Amino acid sequence: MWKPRPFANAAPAAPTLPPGVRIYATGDVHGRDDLLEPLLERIDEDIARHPVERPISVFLGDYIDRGPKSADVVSRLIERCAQGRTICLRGNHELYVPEFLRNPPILRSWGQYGGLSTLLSYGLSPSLSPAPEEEEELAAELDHVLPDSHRRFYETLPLSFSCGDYFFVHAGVRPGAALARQRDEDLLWIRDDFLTCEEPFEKIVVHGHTPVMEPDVRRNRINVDTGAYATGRLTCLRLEGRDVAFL
Ligand SMILES: [Mn+2]
Repeated sequence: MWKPRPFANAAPAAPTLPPGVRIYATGDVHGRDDLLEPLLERIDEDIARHPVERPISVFLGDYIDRGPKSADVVSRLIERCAQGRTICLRGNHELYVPEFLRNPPILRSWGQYGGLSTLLSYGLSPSLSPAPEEEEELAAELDHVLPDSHRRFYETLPLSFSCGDYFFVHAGVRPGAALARQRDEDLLWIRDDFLTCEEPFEKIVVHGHTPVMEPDVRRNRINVDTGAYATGRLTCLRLEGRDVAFL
């Protein structure tokens, strides 16, 4: 439970991680496997050059849609998670795959958010504006080709991760609500109410979801979504002790 600091006029202590922990937090990948692969290499090189007891890689969601290689991104992240010390959080885009399998007509909205490129990445051939009958066929095809490991991945992604003075989440948090009492919908979708809030949260919120040209480091939050699918820049924040840096 967060408590106000005892001396109101003392300078607030810089946020910190527990000793021996280093966190690499990566923003929205959106199908850019061409950027993810070299980034994972850079993380591993950094760990090799500067060994630390507990290096943790955190991915902030939105692995699929828009960019061309969504299926490859998910395979690569599943492999990385199997090696340990990697946490993949859920983004709002990861909701679409299981939802589409249950309810094919959502392709009409998913398609507007880059979903057709995800279907293409799984080897399907959607037309530009699929009719209802084609939506059903595409969902059946996806259900057939989707590897079990991918299905599990989409269905079991956690919404947040907390370590030391930091809270990692896809979109952000609802100001005024305790971190432990946030609604899933806010963690996955919130924008303005969170982004315009200048009050401290219980922890520094590290998030993606809303693209910015440069990583945005503020007193209460750090945005690492640099719109990789469009800009070619996939950002990774490196946190250790009180240090805040970028790979
Ligand atoms: Mn998002």
